[in-house]
Amino acid sequence: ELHYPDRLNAATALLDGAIDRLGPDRPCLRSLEETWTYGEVLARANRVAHVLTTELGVVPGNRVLLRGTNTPWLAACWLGVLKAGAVAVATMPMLRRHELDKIVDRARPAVALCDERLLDELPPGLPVVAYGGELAERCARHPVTFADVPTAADDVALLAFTSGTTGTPKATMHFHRDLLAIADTFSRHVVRPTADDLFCGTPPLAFTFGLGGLLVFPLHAGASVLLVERATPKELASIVAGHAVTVLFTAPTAYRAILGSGDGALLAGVRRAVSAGEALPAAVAEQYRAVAGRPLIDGIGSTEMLHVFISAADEAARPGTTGTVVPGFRAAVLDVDGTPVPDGTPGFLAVRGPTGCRYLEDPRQADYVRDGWNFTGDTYLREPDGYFRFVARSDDMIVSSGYNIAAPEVEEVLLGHPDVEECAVVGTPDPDRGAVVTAFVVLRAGVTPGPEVVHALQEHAKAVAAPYKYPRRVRFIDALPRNASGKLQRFLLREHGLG
Ligand code: 3SK
Repeated sequence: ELHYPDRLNAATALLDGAIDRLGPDRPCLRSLEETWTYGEVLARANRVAHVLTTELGVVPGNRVLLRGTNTPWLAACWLGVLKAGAVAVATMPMLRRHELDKIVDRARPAVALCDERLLDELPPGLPVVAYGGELAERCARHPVTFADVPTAADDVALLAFTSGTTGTPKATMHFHRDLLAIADTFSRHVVRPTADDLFCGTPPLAFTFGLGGLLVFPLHAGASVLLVERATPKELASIVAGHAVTVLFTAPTAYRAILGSGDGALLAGVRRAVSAGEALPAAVAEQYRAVAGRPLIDGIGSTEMLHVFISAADEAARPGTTGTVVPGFRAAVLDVDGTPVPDGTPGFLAVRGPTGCRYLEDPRQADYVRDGWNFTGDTYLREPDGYFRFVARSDDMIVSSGYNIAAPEVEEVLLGHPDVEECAVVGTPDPDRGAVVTAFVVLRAGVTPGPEVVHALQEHAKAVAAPYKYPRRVRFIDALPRNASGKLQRFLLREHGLG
């Protein structure tokens, strides 16, 4: 079992802790343009904490919304928020007003720190300081030291948002100790970084897969991280080779694309490559091993659990399975009554450990956590030697290229278009993306179906919601299939979508 002091501030432990052990001069946060040492990151994070507390009136427990691509400034702001005893609410940079409104409604942030290039979509009325220009100027007025707020180990450090099957975002609360727990479990036992590692990858810091892999784990090890704002798989592979990256975090689709385009050899210098966010096809794991000469580390995590709880390190990796339970966690495959099913039988994956689901004021808490077990929404089977094999998502979320997309949310967006009478959205299989968002649309009388309408609906969706949610496939039908009680029969649409 993991034990932490009663008073624990995760930013102090990660950043000041690394400096206590290794000194201030080692590289910490890098971008393609610059490198900040641990000492420089500390100075910026401390100054951000001063700006928050003395200029913006932030007090411990207040929430601070963060909006930006993966940059050293975003990371320094996140650390500054925690040092001030506030709660970081990092948001995906591609979100638009429509989605940010819902997050602001739930999280009620006191203030936002936002990349100056992304101010447009922020809801009016929320006090904002733009970083890049204004925040740096404000920081310059403050000392480089700050007395970090001595938070309790189980004070909330961050809210992470996840879209439920209903499309209503759920906020998960995670404590300061949870941030150390993910480093002391998955990172310590599977990633096993050293201070000489250089981390890199694509998941946004607003996605807890990225927060762990591209901030918490490198700092916990005293290592450095190269933060890239956006990169195609091809660009990522050349960045990895060009900067001698040793630990890589990205989604299975990116590994597949890199291997498919013949760039796999560019990953030869990577000691640990981690794949999560969606199921890793066995063929990709096998091909990676053949090309890169090392196993690809698969893992399953969730926003609710903060990070990965089933995985396998190096030679223990077995293509086609996710791995075994990460030390510190327990996992079981249960039936609908919560009784373990025999090995080899699919059932509901349930997990418990040092982290766990705490939704912010949400009745869905009782569905996710039952008898102390977190039900992840995945169907899995356990092999007799303890390896866990993914079967399917148990709910209606569409997982496309690593993005979790709630079908009802896309439906809501499409229904906002004047040509749409009714619609239903499902995921249909796709060799590159795992699944694609497929919309079945009943058009209003008088509208003629055709490529122009498809284009108009897609552009509408991209303008209203984050572009990755738009329906790549649009099918026109006369009526949605419904059962006698009027309930939509999604399985019929999925079958239809295959044809
Ligand atoms: O949602 C996921 O798939 C995930 C995977 C790894 C770590 C964290 C998360 C949220």
